[in-house]
Amino acid sequence: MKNRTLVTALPFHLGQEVTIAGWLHNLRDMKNFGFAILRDRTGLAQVVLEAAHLEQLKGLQLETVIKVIGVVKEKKSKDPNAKEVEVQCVTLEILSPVTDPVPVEIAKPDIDVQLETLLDNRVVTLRHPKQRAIFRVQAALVHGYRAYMERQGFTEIFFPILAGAASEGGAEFFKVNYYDREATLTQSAQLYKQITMGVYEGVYGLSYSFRAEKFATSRHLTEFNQFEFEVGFVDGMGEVMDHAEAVIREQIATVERDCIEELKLLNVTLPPLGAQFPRVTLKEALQLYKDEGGIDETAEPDLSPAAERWLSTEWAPKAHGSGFVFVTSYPEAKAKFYTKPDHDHPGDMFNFDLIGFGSEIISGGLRVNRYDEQIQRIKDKGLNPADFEDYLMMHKYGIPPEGGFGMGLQRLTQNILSLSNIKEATIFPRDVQRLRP
Ligand code: AMO
Repeated sequence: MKNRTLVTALPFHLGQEVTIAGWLHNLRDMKNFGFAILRDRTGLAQVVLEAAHLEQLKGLQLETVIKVIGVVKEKKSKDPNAKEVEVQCVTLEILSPVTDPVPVEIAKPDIDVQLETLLDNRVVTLRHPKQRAIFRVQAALVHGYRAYMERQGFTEIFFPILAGAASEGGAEFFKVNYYDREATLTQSAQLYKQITMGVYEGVYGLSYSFRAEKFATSRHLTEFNQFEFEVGFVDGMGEVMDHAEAVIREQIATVERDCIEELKLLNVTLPPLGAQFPRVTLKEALQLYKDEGGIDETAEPDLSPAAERWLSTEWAPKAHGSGFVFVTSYPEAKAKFYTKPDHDHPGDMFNFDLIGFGSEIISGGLRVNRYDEQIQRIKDKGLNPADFEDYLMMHKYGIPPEGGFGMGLQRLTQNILSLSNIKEATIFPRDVQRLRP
């Protein structure tokens, strides 16, 4: 729209005539005059209406799309330091009339409904300033990730979603009828990122991952995005973890820089980073949970959700000033077929998780780069090397020592904003029950 002024720019136009456009967020009819709250993509503005404008709005509901030509005035406020502005309406135009009342009230500071109602009515509830803010923060996390990777000289790759074989093993994949064959929806870009890394040495991408999860939890989706990353010629796993830490720091710095208003609105304090994210082995983590957390899970082959929470929201902030903690050396049983075994410590693997302020947000490690060893690992996992012909071709014709990681976009958003359910951090979530909107 030509000559449109956005709401956040109104204070720079004091005394001038402007054109603003947006949604009728709220309306107070005082008979001879009224106050409309107009919402655009930058914020909310009060518009003072005359009786004739109120007449134009008769029979119309909130969310009607309007255009206002009016004069920017200083708003009278009880607080003399507030320095807010409002628009005195001269002309009101209805761009899109709404005649049905909105199903969920979104003109309040908070949407006061259950999560399922919020999601059933996503088309409308997404318009609430706090809902909008969540996905502005999410976009900033993506910008920070991309900026970091580009500075390293790594190459962005767009990975396929339809695939022949499951990349992460297990039964958690969706089958698709692909002409007269069976295909799967990718569980991750694992195999592809490794193959492209063999050319570009450092690759990244924001891919789609699908997991046929059996249960609905507050941390799992059936469709999510992964920040994929892979790098070659590494000296060891520490180098991969260094990248994971540096990229998270940049992502959070980007949110702090670009989302000041959003963070204020959501009233969140981002997790502390500390000087360095602590790095502990799984055994050490379980011992800490026993000795300092008082719960003995030392016989377990993994961290429970409660242990992850304790480690990243209690132990690491207290001991290291950080809400992030790397946990390394998960046992063979939990490792994927592509994970490199630590031959100096039989049974241990070169793998790690980054637990970020509540739960795991990253999984990564070093990969098997030798052909014979990879064939053996695939067999050891009970898989058939013939199903991995294309993948193994990269080992056969040489890949360097390498590693990488995958970071869940929605998990990261959930944890840094302290949202209780991952679906709040997912714009259009899909879970065991939900496939709409
Ligand atoms: P993994 O399966 O651990 O590793 O996934 C990596 C990250 O993706 C996120 N994630 C999920 N988010 C929402 N819903 C789910 N169901 C879900 N499952 C996983 C988590 C997790 O840390 N190929 C490896 C990564 C690698 O080694 O590079 C992989 O897919 O944040």
